[in-house]
Amino acid sequence: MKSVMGLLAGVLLSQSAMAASDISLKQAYAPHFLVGTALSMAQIEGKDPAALGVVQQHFNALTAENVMKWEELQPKEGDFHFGPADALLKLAEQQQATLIGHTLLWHQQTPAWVFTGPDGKTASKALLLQRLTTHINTVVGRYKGKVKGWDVVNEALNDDGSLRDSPWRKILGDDYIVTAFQLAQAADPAAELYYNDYNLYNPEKRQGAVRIVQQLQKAGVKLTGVGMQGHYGLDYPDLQQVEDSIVAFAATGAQVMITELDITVLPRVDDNAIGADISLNQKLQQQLNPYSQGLPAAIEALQQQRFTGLFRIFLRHSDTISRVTLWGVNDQQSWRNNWPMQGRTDYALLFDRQNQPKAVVKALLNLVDEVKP
Ligand code: 9MR
Repeated sequence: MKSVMGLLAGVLLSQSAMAASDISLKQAYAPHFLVGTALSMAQIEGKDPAALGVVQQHFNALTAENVMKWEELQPKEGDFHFGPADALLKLAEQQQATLIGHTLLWHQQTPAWVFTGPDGKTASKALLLQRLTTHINTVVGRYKGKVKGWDVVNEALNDDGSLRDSPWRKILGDDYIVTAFQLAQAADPAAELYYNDYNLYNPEKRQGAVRIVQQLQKAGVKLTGVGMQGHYGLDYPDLQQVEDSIVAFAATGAQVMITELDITVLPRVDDNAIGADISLNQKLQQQLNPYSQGLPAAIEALQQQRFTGLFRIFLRHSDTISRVTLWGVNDQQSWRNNWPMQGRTDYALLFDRQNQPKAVVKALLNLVDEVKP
């Protein structure tokens, strides 16, 4: 009897050991939404094989953290570089993961030539339109049927919900967003098309995004969903506001995807440093870099609470939410180590610097069981 009990205990033990290593986020969340991540150039090039192992096990949607941005794809006019983006596509195919395109039109990481005319002055409207058309036709055309959906326009809004006065808007006028979506739709009619931005929990900015959705709908142009980036911290945003935005976007008929989720654990540098305005870039101050020797358990627990609080909301709205993408695989890779201050040690993601799951991964796996109907 004793030995049978022992055997049973052994089986149970090995089952739970199996559960810890074999259960994966992508499998657990499959009935609800895709769970994605963003890959850096180094990861795409295979320089971090352990990270690719994590991707294989846990994620079923891949976004290029950088390699599909304009400056990477077309650094000089007419000179397209598809190597790294093609390598990501290959990886996605090998891993049977959904490929997401990020991003066709942005005011950042767009080379200066795009906005410059032959006389060295600001490009004319006709010239910029022609360049946008060529870029979207070439890029979306190349990945037609392979990229499931595109972040067509990225970060077009100010935090107060008004349109950002980017060169795109200055040169093309307020309906440049409609134009970009029209071009993307024509280049791949089957692709999903998203408007993507940060701080969309903020009620004013939320309204701005709703206006963009309505502008597209009025123009009869396809918009599949709104991408809420999700660059959050331990004390912001108010989770109710996140949920209110999901509900507001759903009410327009748009889907929602959480496109760039991470949670910084570091102290705030200043009040503007919420969101992802990458023009903010301060020099390292050690007093604002408290965890360079390791993350205290109490802080990690707070972060876990934030992640689970958010995923609870995402699960509640899984009829609206089609994907939740983390902005990176592991803490080492995260852009948050360098924004808004360079060279800090942050712990913003689900896997640590050795690509090991943090306790939050188990908590997120358990959460799915908790909410099972
Ligand atoms: O994570 C990206 C980082 O590696 C780049 O240096 C940075 C430069 O623009 O872009 C980061 O990704 C941004 C994304 O493309 C759009 N939303 C904000 C993200 C964080 O800055």
